[in-house]
Amino acid sequence: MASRGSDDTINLFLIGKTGHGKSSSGNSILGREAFYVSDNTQSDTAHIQVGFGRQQGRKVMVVDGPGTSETRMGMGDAAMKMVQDMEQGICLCPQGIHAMLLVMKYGNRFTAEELGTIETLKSVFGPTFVKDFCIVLFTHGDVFDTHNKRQNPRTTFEDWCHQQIGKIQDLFKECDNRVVLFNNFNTKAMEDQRKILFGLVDGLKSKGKPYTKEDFDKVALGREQLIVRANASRMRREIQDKIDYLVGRLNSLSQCTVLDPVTSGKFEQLMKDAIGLEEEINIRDKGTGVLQHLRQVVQATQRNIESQVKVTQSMLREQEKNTEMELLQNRLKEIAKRFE
Ligand SMILES: Nc1nc2c(ncn2[C@@H]2O[C@H](COP(=O)(O)OP(=O)(O)O)[C@@H](O)[C@H]2O)c(=O)[nH]1
Ligand SMILES: [Mg+2]
Repeated sequence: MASRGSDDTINLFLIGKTGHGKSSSGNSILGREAFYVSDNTQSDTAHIQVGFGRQQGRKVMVVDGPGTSETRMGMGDAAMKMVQDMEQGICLCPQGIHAMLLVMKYGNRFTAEELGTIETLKSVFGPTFVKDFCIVLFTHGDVFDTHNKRQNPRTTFEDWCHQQIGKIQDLFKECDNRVVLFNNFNTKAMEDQRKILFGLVDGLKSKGKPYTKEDFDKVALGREQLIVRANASRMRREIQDKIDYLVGRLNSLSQCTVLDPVTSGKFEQLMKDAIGLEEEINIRDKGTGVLQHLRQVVQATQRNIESQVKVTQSMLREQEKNTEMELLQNRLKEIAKRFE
């Protein structure tokens, strides 16, 4: 059982798209260069890192989490890797995480991709993670200041937040307006920025009950489903190949005109395999429905096998009847000959 967070510790988990300023913000929070800052927006620190510091009389721990990119996370193996990285990040903080900092670059448009990322993160951490643990941290506060110098009258960051509409405003509302602006280059502003951030962390209803590995484990199904969806096209191809193989076997068995024990055994095996494939689909689908159509195809194949067995059986009965008739006629002919 994880211990409850005591008031003098603050454990934070940084999440966000590579290049938006996660590591820089981590350094600003800790007041030292704990994390590598990259000029190249394409590359990211390969490992999840953890940094410690003491600020404003608090023990601060920061996990520099994996870069989130919706296009990358939507791809099979990458989705699996991202989930593993997130788990590693959670495990690095056994006392639990007080707040997840969703790092976004001020000035970047909040697009469908960003929205998709938040939905993905809900699958990873649980549906209430934004509401209960999220703080939106905008970097590039210097860019905000430059934009703002041109405004008349000048708007504060709070005004700017209120002026936002659409999906980003929905996000602000969902996280109860826990939004903070960081200028990672302004050392003079650091103390105030931290103060605002720590105030938001202290204001979290979940304070005293941080997000732990136990919470993470409770939403394992969401992550499994995320991985299934990311692998859907590959899985569909694999299942389709298996269906094609079943149908091929059924077609060649349909050519048989007699249902001898060998053929009958082959039909039985085919049916078993078709039932097995349906079970495999049920397991691999994990309730997502991405294999629903293929499940229906397999069920239709099972019905085809069944009706083919019936056709062959009735053909066999017909054959037996004909042979009996032939035998009878031959006997009658023999008897008739005797009386000639
Ligand atoms: N102008 C400006 N640049 C920033 C700020 N924060 C980060 N950067 C720059 O953004 C780039 C990516 O930062 P980094 O912390 O490595 O991002 P990460 O990939 O999310 O960890 C680097 O070139 C940083 O110097 C900021 O507040 N203002
Ligand atoms: Mg980084």
